Amino acid sequence: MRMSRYFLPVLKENPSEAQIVSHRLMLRAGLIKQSAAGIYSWLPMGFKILRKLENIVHEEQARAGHLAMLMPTIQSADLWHESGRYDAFGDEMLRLKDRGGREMLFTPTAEELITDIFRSHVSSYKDLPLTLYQIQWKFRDEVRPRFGVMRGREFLMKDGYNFDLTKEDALHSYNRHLVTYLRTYERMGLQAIPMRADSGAMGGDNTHEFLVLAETGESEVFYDSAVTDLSFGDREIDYGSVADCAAVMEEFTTKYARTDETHDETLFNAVPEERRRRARGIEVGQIFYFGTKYSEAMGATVQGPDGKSTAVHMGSHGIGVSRLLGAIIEASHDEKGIIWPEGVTPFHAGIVNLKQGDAEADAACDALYSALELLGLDPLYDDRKERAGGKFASMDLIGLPWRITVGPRGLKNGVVELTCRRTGDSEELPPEAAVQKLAQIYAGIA
Ligand code: P5A
Repeated sequence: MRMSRYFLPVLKENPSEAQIVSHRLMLRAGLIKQSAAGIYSWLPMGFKILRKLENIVHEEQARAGHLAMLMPTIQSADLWHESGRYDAFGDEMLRLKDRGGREMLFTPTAEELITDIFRSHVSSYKDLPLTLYQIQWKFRDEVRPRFGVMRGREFLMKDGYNFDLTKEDALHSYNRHLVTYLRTYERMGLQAIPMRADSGAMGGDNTHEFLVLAETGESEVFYDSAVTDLSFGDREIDYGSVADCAAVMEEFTTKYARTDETHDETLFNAVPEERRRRARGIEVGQIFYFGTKYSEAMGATVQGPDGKSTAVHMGSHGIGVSRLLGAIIEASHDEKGIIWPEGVTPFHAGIVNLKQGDAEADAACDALYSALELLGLDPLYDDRKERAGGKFASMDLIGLPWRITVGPRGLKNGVVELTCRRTGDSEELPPEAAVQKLAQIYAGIA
């Protein structure tokens, strides 16, 4: 993409309404634009990153055999009366009436709708286990929408639902989701720590939230610092193996890590004092096992191997996809701007032409651009007639992990400059070598 043809409305000034750094940077870097309280438009670069996050989610769900689908945002209230949540959800639910006066709502989550789909089509244990998921916009009329996409009213959620014959099978599904989530967040460059939490409006007594530690986080958390040493890495997991998934669950959830809702001082005090931490975190996901709460209320039963009708065991699992942009920025920025992890960056590298209009510099930039594209990389070329300082400031603000700087002086010596956004380290090398280096860096990133 050439900057001159892109729509990247970068702001020079700090927007006064933004209280936290991620919100400020998302507005300044031209990723989003507020349309109403807690409701945002996603401008091209913000949308591109959102799509990248969605792709990672889809790939990791596919790896576990979960099936993608799409449910509507507007639902009839009838199903919610059946489950008993129509009233229980309270003012957070946006209620609507259609022209016939029928009660409708904008989906805050989809346990009811998916349970209805299940009961309409599945009647035998032979069709289990089944996990269906979607990535779809949700609406919750939050009392205090704030911090930009962190606590929006409209937000993008990955929501998945598992259907199993027995509690044991459903707990395997729970563990399997924990594994998929650990991998998903790591690919996004995040450390998200599973913490025992409260199940709130979803119900059930088994639930973990995934928290990214950040001072600006809305949740208060307590943990054993040893949990921050854990990393999933690129280990191979057989998602069908009960033992494999249970082992990961045990490894990642045995040490003390809880949100304030479930915090237990006595248990916490058993952690060696030097490892006890009290901090704040951003909730980027949550998994639930709630047994037969919805299946019993809504008659989602299957015929078991013994011929008897039995209510299926269910759980649901959510990732705050739009919130993740904010969480990644909170975790990865400096005073100059965003620093995108390579796995989610909107463009793989920026090309800065120090002397736009100089025939040799222009030709070198065009050649670099084509060479990167030929290797499947996606560069952003700042081809504007602006001074170098301004171009560097924009590149630093939008946070591409690598920058290639091209100028007449370097070209005389046959070199360009390759700069790492995170460390600030630069090296001079021939253009072909810079291209090769970037190809190598990104080859390791799915
Ligand atoms: C699990 C999926 C559920 O709704 N039902 C279907 C379950 N869980 S949840 O924890 O309530 O939400 C899942 C994730 O969505 C994100 N989230 C939000 N993101 C931005 N703004 C909001 N107002 C908001 N509310 C929830 C969180 O990341 C949460 O973990």
